[in-house]
Amino acid sequence: MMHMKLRTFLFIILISCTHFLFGQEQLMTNVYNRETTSLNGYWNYIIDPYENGFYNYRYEPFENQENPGKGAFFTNSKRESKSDLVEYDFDKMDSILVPGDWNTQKENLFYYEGTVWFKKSFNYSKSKNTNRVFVYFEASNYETDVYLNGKKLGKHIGGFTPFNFEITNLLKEKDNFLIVKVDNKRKKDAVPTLNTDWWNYGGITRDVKLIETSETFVEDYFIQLDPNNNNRIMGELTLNGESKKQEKVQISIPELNIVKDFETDKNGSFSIDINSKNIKYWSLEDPYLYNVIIKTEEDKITDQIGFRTITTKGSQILLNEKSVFLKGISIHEESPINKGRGHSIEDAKQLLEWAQDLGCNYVRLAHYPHNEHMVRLADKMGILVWEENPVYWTISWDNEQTYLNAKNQLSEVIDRDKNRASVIIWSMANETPTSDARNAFLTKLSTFTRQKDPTRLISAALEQSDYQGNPLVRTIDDPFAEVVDILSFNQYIGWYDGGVEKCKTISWNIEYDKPVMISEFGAGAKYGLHGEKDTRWNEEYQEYLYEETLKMIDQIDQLKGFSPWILVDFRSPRRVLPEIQDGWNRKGLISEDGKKKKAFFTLKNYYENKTSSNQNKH
Ligand code: GCB
Repeated sequence: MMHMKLRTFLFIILISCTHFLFGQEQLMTNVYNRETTSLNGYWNYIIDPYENGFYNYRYEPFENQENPGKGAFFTNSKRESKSDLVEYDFDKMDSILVPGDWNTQKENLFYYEGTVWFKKSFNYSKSKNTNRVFVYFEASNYETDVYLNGKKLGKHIGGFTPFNFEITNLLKEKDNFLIVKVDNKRKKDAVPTLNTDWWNYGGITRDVKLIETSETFVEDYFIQLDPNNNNRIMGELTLNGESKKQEKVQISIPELNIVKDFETDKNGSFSIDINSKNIKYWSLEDPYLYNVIIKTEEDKITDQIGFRTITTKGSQILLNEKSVFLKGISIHEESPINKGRGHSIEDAKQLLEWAQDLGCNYVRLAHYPHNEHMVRLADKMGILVWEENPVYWTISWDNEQTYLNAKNQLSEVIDRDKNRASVIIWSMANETPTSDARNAFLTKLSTFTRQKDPTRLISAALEQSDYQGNPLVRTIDDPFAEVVDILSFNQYIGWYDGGVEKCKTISWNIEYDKPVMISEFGAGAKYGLHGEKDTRWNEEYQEYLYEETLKMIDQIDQLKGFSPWILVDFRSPRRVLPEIQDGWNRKGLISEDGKKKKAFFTLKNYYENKTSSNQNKH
């Protein structure tokens, strides 16, 4: 008996070591361009609020038991004989579309926050026996446990970034079953924390793919223009596989007549150093993307990469050494088509086309990493992008696990998007209250980000405050302002802070020689509601607020752009006012059904009169 207990104990230790907090494997770069097999479509699901399929009646995880038994949902058990007791059956359950949030697909799951299990059965034949196979999730919200054919692949934490697991050794030609447990319960120590102003959509919210690779393949690379030398393309590349050492890799860029051979070191990596005087830079006017082809003996992958520099000098933002003014808008990842979590290329197209129609050359993807279509399209359309980590409001600054979680989510989006020319800013956080613990947390996160990606700028949506106790003069008084490259803040004068008239009384005194951006301003308006401009929720109020805010912020000397809140009305459980909000944050310039409010045209007019190089036309 003792012996048995010890064995179980050791088994539990072993299991929990292999499935520690961030147990997923190294992310594969550029899955977007790999040939993959989609696992999208209908999946069976079980709603499991008590996590009955995960814990036994002593509340011990089945997966830590030597013999989990048929009650463990990941075993996908069936009743095999008359006397067999199995109290679930995936194949007899309802099905749901993946990708997709469960809230807007199933009426009874609209407000649900908890665990849902998903099952997909599939057959798969490799095209070559020695090839390897991975399963890749573009995102699922929030904690995800993945099992294939009854074995745990790993766990992922975070709702907006991709993760993958190798399945080569578990995969069969017929009747594989992939079981995915997704839990979107909000938690105090999570990132984000309990409190946000957006809908906590649950589910497998983005594509799921099988990737077949050669035995040794191109796992990761970072190819960008050297920020200090615009005739040099730099970066690094890493192979994964048995023969990754001292392996030849060829990088070619046909449009530049470049073909260069490299050899990997003992870790399967090498540094990239390519010089060319003929590089055509990616710019707003001409978002030129080169085909970059990477070839090894067994693998070949192509990417479309734009080369540009993004730097700051004093209060200037320089794109390819030329001053740029960021005419932006904030966007949530909600589908203008399905009115749930967005994920498709059609969703991305519609949102970015609206932004372009508004006159934008820049978008803030708030408040978490959006799907990859957004940045791929922005690359093609010549739109600059701010990407944001979901460190929002009051997360647990003192908790080391919270830090590791935030760092991991940021690291994953950098890994996914580090080769995108459109992405110029990594935002660490949104509206976080200053304290020693918070300052240390964000500073550490910035140091990590700069090390991982020295080619982009760092910012965060900070808050403004009174200047030396004078409420009519506003400033930024935040130690983290020292750390950022772009000093950005949200402000709601005229909405949460007085009425619109107040904008006329405010001046600004920002004592930093850095580019300043306003990451948010805005007012709520219900599309179609008209009347006096001093009456909240009227379109005229929102229009007036935009007019007065634009005049007010134009006075800030260092102002180099802004991204008002927000392109489209979005769902938020905080917004309960009947007949006006009904569950929607109404600060959109466009209603959820695609109708433009008056303020849309106010901002469009302003942007049309402002050139991208920060000169007023008039
Ligand atoms: C903010 C937040 C944003 C909210 C917005 C609002 O400051 O950053 O997430 O949705 O205000 O509408 O209150």
